[in-house]
Amino acid sequence: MPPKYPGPDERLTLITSDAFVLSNDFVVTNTPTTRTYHWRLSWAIGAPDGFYRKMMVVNGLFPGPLIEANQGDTIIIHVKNDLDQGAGIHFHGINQIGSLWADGVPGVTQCPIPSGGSFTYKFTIQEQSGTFFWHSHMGNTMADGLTGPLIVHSLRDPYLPGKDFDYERVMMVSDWVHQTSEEIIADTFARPTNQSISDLVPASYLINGAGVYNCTNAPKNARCEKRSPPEIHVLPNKKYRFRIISHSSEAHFKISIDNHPLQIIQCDDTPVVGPSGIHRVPIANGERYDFVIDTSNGKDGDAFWIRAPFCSQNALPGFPAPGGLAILRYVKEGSIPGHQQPTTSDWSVPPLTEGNSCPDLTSNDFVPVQKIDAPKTVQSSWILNSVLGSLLNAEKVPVFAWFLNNVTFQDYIYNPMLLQLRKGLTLNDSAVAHTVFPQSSGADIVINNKDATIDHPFHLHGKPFFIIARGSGALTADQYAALPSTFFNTTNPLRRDTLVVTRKSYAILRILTDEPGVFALHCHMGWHLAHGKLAAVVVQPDAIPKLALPDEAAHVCPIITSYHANQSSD
Ligand SMILES: [Cu+2]
Repeated sequence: MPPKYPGPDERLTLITSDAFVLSNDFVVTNTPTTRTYHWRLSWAIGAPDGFYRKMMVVNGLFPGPLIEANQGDTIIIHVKNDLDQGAGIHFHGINQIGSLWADGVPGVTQCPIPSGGSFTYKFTIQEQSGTFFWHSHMGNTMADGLTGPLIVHSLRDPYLPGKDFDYERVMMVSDWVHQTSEEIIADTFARPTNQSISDLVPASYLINGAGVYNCTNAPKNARCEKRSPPEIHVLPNKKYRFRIISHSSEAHFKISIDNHPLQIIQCDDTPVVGPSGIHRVPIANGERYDFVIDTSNGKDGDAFWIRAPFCSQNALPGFPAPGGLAILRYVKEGSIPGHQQPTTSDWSVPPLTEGNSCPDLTSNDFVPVQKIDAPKTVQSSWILNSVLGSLLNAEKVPVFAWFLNNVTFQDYIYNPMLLQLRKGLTLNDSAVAHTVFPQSSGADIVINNKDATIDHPFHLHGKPFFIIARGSGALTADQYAALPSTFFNTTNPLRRDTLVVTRKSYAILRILTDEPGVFALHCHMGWHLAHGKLAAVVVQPDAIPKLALPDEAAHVCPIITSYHANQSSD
């Protein structure tokens, strides 16, 4: 399908966002409140990197509106879907305890909000604080622009303003493409496995929704303007907490700021103590890192490169170098920011990890501040084998597909798993790789990434997991069962909700199955997810029919006689 670029006469929507400077006027308190938002999803024309394309936006903004709250607050989001297709909004990393219906995953917890329809998400942020984000969970429409930050403060955060830092900034990083996600997904499904999937090669990279595209590469019929790198302005001689969020679809990044060592204080939503003087932090799709920098390395007017090179070992050929760039500019109160580009040099020290691969930092690097041991024993376990393979498309041509335990997820788009399980049904083995953890206990998920050349960031919905072991190769059920208990690191291991499982390696995630529900476990590389890399963890199925389900959530599914084309037969 040839891409449809906007013509010069099409109406432009102003795309701007001030979501990234967190105000010190925000009151961090233990007193819960209710915060209500009204969001309108629509198509717009935007040029985040100078290249004009069709985008999906919330209230005309890209990235979308900031949700900023305190632990204990109740969030109400009235969504009006003015797109020409269904939608669902997921609040990445939020537990949704007592409100699983609001997890926002079409096919898993809800039917899509229909075009022209409305839906209200309502949830209370329980026992959590930290850096999160929200994004569309329909296909990979996140890559069309439906994403924004979600920041939760708490007086129980060990790192507090005034004590550990003076100001806070949000920094979202991503790759960026010029076709719509629908065009790319359709094209890659149509592309035989003997051809490269060049559509997935990004055109540019965005930092806080802005980037630089080389317009000389633009097709003749496209509209393109040269842009300058995005800027983050800071006062000299202060401490800044940066909250880094990756909403990337394909590229993994390694973030650094020239002349500014990073003190990492949080991985996803887990506050940590770590080594000081870190030069680069790897961040994969769906992950978050918080770090503190000290702005006493220069004076008013000085500028430094913020670098976000992609991890070449996970990149397809043709990824544009050098990756994302932004400018950290020191601007004294009352002075006018300059425009000169930095002349600073990249760190000469070797990267945090050798080569240009980007394995995650783990418990060896960072220790959670709040000590929580993983369960010492488990009642259940599940082996999840992850590998790239191929399927026959409608024309009987083999096309790439992602397999989890030999299953490519067939989207239950109008028959979400939560509603199936509420009726006491079981999930179809051939439609979705899944496991059932029947009672409240400890449980292990062993993820074997059997791909030889691709690292995958796996994200578990619901509660964070404990990372209790990682290693090279893969584990069979028998090999796992034979491991002695001393093999597992259960003493205050790192907890997070997204973890890169590198090529030809495994990770063992230990969870506590004390909340009933159905939780998506999927690769957070948007193109992989859109092509079936999603599994489900069913916890305490007997209790699922008793989970809360407001009328509106129960009735968002249309009364239909024939399901979506991808729908399985049950
Ligand atoms: Cu993946």
